[in-house]
Amino acid sequence: MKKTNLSDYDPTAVPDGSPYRIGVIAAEWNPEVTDALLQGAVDTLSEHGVKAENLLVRRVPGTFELTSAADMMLGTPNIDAVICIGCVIQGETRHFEFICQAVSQGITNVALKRERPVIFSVLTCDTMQQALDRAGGRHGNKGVEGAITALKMIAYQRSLCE
Ligand code: DLZ
Repeated sequence: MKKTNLSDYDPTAVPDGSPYRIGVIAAEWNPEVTDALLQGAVDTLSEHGVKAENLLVRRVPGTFELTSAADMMLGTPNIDAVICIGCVIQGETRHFEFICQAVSQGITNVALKRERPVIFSVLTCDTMQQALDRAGGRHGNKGVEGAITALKMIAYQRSLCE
């Protein structure tokens, strides 16, 4: 199967982020992965014009908490989108399944309820190596991709109001 590194994006096709206010929430579990994803997202937003004062970065204990944290953040005024960053590694119990199911469905529900983009930058991997490969390794950085997706989705939403 061909593996595409989606972090190799065309920067000229990305909307200017200077008018946008964006939240980034990262889970504390697996910090060697989530720190790299967070850095990738923040650097990319900054490169595309998002001002430091318009970037709201917060940490939560685990990936499971991302849903409620995104909902709370979007309950405050003037947030255009939230990027949720987490990393769940398959273990010996069924915790993995419950967390992945809850956060993917939860984030979808928050986006629909709040009518704003909520981006799923959550790695769900069998091994730590697979996660590291996607957090700045050979398969790119999914935090970078989350940032690009947020900028494109905000521009999409604004285009509907023009
Ligand atoms: C409990 C748990 C486990 C087993 N594994 C992970 C994980 O791989 N990644 C992650 O982000 N969080 C994990 N957690 C913690 C849950 O996300 C959550 O913080 C707790 O269940 C408390 O609600």
